[in-house]
Amino acid sequence: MVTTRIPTTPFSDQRPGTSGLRKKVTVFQQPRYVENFIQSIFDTVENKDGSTLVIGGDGRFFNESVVQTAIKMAAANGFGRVLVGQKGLLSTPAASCVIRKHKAIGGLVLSASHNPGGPDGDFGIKFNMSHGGPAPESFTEAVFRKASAITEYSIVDTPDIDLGTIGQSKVAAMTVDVIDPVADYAELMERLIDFETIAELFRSGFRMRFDALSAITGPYAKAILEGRLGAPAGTVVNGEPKPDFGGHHPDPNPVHAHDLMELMYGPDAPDFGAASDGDGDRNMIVAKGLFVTPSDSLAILTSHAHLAPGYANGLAGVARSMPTSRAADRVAAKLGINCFETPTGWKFFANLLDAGLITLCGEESAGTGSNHIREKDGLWAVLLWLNILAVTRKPADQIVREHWATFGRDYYTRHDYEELETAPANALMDALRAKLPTLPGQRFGGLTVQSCDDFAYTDPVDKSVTPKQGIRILFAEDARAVFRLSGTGTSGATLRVYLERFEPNADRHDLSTAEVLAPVVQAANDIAEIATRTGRNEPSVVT
Ligand code: VG1
Ligand code: CO
Repeated sequence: MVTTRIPTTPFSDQRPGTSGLRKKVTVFQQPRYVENFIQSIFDTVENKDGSTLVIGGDGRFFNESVVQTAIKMAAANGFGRVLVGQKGLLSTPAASCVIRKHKAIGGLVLSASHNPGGPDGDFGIKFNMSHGGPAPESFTEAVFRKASAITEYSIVDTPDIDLGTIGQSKVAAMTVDVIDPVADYAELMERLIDFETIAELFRSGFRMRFDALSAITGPYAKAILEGRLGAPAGTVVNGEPKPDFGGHHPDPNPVHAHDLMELMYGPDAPDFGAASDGDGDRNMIVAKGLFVTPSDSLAILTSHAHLAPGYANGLAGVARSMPTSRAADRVAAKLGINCFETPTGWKFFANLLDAGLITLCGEESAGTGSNHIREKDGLWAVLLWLNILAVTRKPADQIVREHWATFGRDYYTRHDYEELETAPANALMDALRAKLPTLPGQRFGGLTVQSCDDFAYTDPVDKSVTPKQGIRILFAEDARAVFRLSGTGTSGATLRVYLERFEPNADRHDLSTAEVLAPVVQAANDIAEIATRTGRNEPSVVT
């Protein structure tokens, strides 16, 4: 086998965003585009000679082709061993688990996560470090600099590797291990979660639906829920990963997981409903007739985690992304532990987890996780919920209502304005920033601005500073609006507006979210001049 060095020229757009490089499939399909980016990653990885690299993706269109390229390039770049999921598959949490367990130097995770798939959909490439978590910005910026000046890449000239069969082979001097994508992950779950008590719950007639949205979590959920925990066959629906996710938009929220919502709010609702996203790191939790907001879910898991074996000794601390509601803060205060506020994106949790400052963390975008890996973990969150339901034997909606009764309710919604033109979206954020000094004391939609800022984060561990992470406006009426532009979209700009209001009074815990938040929506729209600056009177998606 011959290693060839192929001359290339840079692409100017290979800067990773919130979670890796995400572009339309057609962009990734340009000759040398994938190779340039992977070479730039490999050139940034230190001490790679002879080391182990994990490779896998969520099975979306183009996955297998990029896996083949990545293996051949890894062999040409001096890696000693590659662990790759069978058929090129690994969920994002499973990739993180495999990297840690097998002491790999890192991993290439191929996914555009919650973005749609198929030939006209999105693709993505992300690098995870030896701790199993997404590379920090210092690394991704170095990759971008290399990609912007690349002149050649290295690849071994060899036929495609058989990814269908579990086993070992060689590509040049490098060993390739095709592994069962589920085994290591399932074994880890079994150590953290009380499988026996959950199995008893299912034996007692408890029923759930898990909607995998034709994405990667299907095989994991089937193996664990139906295989090990004895949930009836058919508990997992849309359980076969498909290159185009069967047309599903694999974002587990009430809008895109509408079938599950309809079932859970209908007369034949099972006891519990859940869904996960394209690459398996997000989760959606639905009780009978009650959608659980991810912010509430993080708070509830924080207060109940000790019921699971993996967290029986309590929690070191908890963290949430800045736009996530403050529900977790209230629980942390009661438990007497720290609650950290980080920028959006899982990469910011890694240092806190590594330093042992936190045990659980989460984001409003349906991401929840713990120190067991360094990614958010959709199925883990569902299993932890099941563990809590199995131990308490309370219905999920009762757990949520009791939580509100104890801590108060944080009404929460997110408005997304998708595919805006980039210039006006940036102008909206710039204008908002410029206005900040004048806002305190002003009234909008019946609310008074108490304080506001452009969120900057100082990492408590390495002291690195990340500025401009979203504009937050706090109202005197215990309400908040947060504005930021998405870093995962692939066409134009997406404005995210996060809206919340705290309600301590138990008589007011069963109101409609839209009604409670209407004044906050009004105030946010007025302050940011959303309609005039974007030309949109309605958000594209409300979750
Ligand atoms: C979104 C979410 C963020 C999440 C990121 C990756 O980012 O808001 O909370 O970490 O997606 O999730 P943005 O920049 O578009 O708001 V995943 O499941 O797509 O890897
Ligand atoms: Co995801």
